[in-house]
Amino acid sequence: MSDRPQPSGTVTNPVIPGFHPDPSVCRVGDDYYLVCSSFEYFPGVPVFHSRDLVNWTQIGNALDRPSQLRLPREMPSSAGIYAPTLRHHDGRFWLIVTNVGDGGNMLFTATDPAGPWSDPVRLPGVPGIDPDLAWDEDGTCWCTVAGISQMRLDPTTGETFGEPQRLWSGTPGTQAPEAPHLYRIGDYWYLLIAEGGTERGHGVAIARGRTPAGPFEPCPANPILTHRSTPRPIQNTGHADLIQAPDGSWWMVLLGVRPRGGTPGWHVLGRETFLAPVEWVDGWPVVGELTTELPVPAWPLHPAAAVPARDDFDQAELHPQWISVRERPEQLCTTKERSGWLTLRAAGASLDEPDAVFVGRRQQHLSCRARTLVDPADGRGGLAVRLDEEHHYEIEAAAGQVTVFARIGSVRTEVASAPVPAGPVELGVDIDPAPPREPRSGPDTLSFGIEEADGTFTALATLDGRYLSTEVAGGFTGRVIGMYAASGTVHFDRFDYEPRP
Ligand code: 6LW
Repeated sequence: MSDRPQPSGTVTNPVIPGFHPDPSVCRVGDDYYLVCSSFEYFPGVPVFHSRDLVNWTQIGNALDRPSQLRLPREMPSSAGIYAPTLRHHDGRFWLIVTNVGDGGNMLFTATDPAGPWSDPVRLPGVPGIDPDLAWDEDGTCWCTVAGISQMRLDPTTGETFGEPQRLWSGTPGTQAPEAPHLYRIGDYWYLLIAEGGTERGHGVAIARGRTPAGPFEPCPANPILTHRSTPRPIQNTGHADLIQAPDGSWWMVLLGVRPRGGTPGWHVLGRETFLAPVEWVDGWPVVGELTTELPVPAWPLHPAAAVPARDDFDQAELHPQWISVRERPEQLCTTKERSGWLTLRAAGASLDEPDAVFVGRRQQHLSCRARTLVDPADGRGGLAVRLDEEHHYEIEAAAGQVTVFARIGSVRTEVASAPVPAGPVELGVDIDPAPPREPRSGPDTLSFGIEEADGTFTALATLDGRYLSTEVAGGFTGRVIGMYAASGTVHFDRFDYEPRP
């Protein structure tokens, strides 16, 4: 399919594992930048940098202050920040995104994608979700949204001109035309969309026209990418963005999931960011094989900045990987109260509540372990694996007792408990593939327990991971593993996260 020189070896896909859906990418010189949706989590819109499209380093979160991002407690989980588009134009970075439930579509700019980003320019005239930005040769800015509709936009004021014009509704008979991206490539304007819905029927389609407003002719080979009805290990493939590398080659970032277990298959890491090669044939993109082992691209690789397995909370500011539910006020979450510790102060809300005091990081490996040293002091708190308020497992320390809880839908239960000496205690979770029990095996098991000073791990309870999967819980996010305070003040000395073989 290509005369591209092919070095040997492969790189793993997803290139950004864990809950990193709806990727949008742009390039400035040799530097790539990518953003993802983030829903009810604060800070929102993680920003990544890469020099090779394969290795990505999180350099910040675009929406990191309440004046940019309000996620009120009455907003349901998986609402909030939906799909963003990131573009570079006129010497600035432009981020357009939807806050579903507070403000709708809005536009942010930055000179440095690591931040700070501006306060929002609100876009009352831009309806729906999945907004895209594209500029034509005379500087007119075109905003295209799910549906697929389009309007002209002044991106500095947010003013729109005229009513949204319907452009295309995707492949006839296919639902949910969304995630539009508009590109000027060669003699054509190309309109790339997702269709089929972000579940197993997801796919990518494209059309082209002579002007940014069309009319557009669909690609005869649509969908140009889908894994629907295939046994492939990557499913739900869609929501793509095209990017050209400095060597002229073309690539696509997109979302996909990795279901495991028996039927129907459960994915627990949310929708992850994958990379696929693209070739152009007769003026249409042809997407190469999307696999979990991607052939090494024909340029030098630049390893991402490693995120240490252990966070000692020695820094004044938390690493950008750490996210909280809807907000993270300083008075409830600080590393300044006890040096070298993260202090969480409960707001009277448990993990069952939308304003739980929780600080977590995305689970990024199908098998992994996490540990944290907790001093419950006068309160209750511990280590949790969260999908949403109604789907989470946790191990909690309080006054000489450690208890494992499970919340599945409307059922909350105490699973196991054990006495421990007063004072700090190391809590942990080991996440491993479930034993095969076809056709009813789950995706994995989660063993919660106590790590002794000599390194032995005593599991108090082992729980079925299917109940912390999207197929059970629904929604658009993936597991987040972290620390929480359910009452009083709880201190955390360190947090370890590492993949297991
Ligand atoms: C997003 C839409 C979608 O706005 O799911 O993957 C929505 N497709 O394009 C939330 O991620």
